[in-house]
Amino acid sequence: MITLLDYGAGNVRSVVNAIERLGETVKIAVTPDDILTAERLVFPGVGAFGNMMHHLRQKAFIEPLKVYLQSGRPFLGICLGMHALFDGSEEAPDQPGLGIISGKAVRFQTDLSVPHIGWNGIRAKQPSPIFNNIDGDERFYFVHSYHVVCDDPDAVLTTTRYDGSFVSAVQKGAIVATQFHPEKSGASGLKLLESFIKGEDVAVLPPADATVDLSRRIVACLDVRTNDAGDLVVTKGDQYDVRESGEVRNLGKPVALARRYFEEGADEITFLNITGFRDFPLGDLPMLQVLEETSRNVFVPLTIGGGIRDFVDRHGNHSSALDVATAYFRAGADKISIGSDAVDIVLEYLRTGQKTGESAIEAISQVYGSQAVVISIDPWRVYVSSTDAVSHHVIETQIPGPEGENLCWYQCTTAGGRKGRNLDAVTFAKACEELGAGEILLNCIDRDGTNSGFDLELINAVKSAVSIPVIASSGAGSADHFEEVFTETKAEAALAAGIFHRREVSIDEVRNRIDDKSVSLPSKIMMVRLLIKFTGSVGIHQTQGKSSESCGHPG
Ligand code: 1PR
Repeated sequence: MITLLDYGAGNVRSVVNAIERLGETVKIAVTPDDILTAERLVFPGVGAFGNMMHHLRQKAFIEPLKVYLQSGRPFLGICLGMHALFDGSEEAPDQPGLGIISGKAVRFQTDLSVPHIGWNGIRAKQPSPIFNNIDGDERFYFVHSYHVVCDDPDAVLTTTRYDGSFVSAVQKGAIVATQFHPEKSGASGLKLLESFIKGEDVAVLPPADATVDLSRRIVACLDVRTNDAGDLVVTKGDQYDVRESGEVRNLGKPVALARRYFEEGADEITFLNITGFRDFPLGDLPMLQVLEETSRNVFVPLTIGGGIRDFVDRHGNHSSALDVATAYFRAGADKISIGSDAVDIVLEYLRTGQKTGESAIEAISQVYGSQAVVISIDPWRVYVSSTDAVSHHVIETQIPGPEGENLCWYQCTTAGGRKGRNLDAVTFAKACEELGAGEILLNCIDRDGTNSGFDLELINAVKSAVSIPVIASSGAGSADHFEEVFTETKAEAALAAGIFHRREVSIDEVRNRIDDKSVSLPSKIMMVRLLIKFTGSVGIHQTQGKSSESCGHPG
């Protein structure tokens, strides 16, 4: 029996699912006594450090935890569950940690993107029972903005490279804690978790010398909606138009398809509830069920988007965006993605110049951490003849417009590409970062479903404006396009839908093509350069600085 400490924030369901998958039962600690009497305790800290310590204090868990940790019984901390062991964190300097290991968590100081998100290697510094069946050259899933600085060198179990080396796991007696998420690290993570659960007592050093660094992520995306027959299906648009001969395209069932992508090796899976802007997700229970069922069998990160906003139902009941996000996290999501509501939030933020602390972006990132908040941008290209024509971020383009223009900007849209808004993608992304978002999912309506390759100019424009990770999306037609986007831009991840759904390109094929493309760490500069190829036609929506709000794109 594993006792799991759930202080009420974030996705503990994944950890429960992973443990149950390994044949063990889980008891959730709800009282201090549950901690004191535990035989084997797992603490999957999720969210923000201050919020976590506040909840632990409120539930009177601090003292029992200290007693447990000093008792010599097995303990596994994950992510914030590792930070909690230290004296404190820069993330919330007024909230002391448990003080079991000397040191504290500090924010990454780097030119690389923060949060550090993705699959990275570990370098073992000492033997451990959790390394049974681990080769040493596996990658594990990380998602964090803070890392621990450990003052006790004997407690360092592994280090990981990201602009220098940081401590990615610690061990002190029977206490083990990892910065990475074993429950989200596929087969390798499950092996590690299994060693802890089984109580392996032989400490081993992994045989291989790890040389792997952070890899570029391959994300499979499932656009989900109810079709006209009332079935929840995975669909796929051409420039966001998901209907063919009047019918919503049906490319499969969400849970089954997500499982297929996990088994085929996707690094991450994203569900977008594409009609969420008009439905209320908490009324749309199928999406919660999809997450619950998926997270039972899929052990890589899950993102869910669509309809995350404040909502008042027809009886006058109010649900906040935070309530919606909470329901998704508890159903098994690791990250939520906000689209339309984020545009409204940013337009208001730019108008007033004030952060309210209450917008969905701020509220969710304060509770769950910025790494849990993705912003989905749905822009299309607008050509202009001069930079003065609009007050937006204009770029030079190698793809001339219909009148031969070599300047354009990227207009944000809402409601599934139905409504053009008076906001450009670069300004939008920057403002979202300021408000606390942790990642950008950068779609491109012109390229969506065209198989013509990612819009590299858009990706470069946004990527160079923000310091949070960017997932390039829309237009992937081949493994070459993944290689191209990882060579020609600094996007940390690339997403595809159509080619994976239709089995035109496999995840394996993409992986083999990009295998040597770890994210450029300081000592690892990529030498490969490819010619930019612009194939296929690019949809053109508007020209000449039509910068006001506009309607009319098919969705
Ligand atoms: O606005 O917060 O309710 O969120 C709605 C979400 O649904 C947004 O993230 C928005 O991007 C998405 N969405 C809305 N309508 C559509 C549509 O297609 N009609 N899909 C839609 C977005 C874009 C990508 C797609 C890639 C890759 N789909 O996610 O999967 O373009 O496709 P490809 O590889 O086939 O080219 P809110």
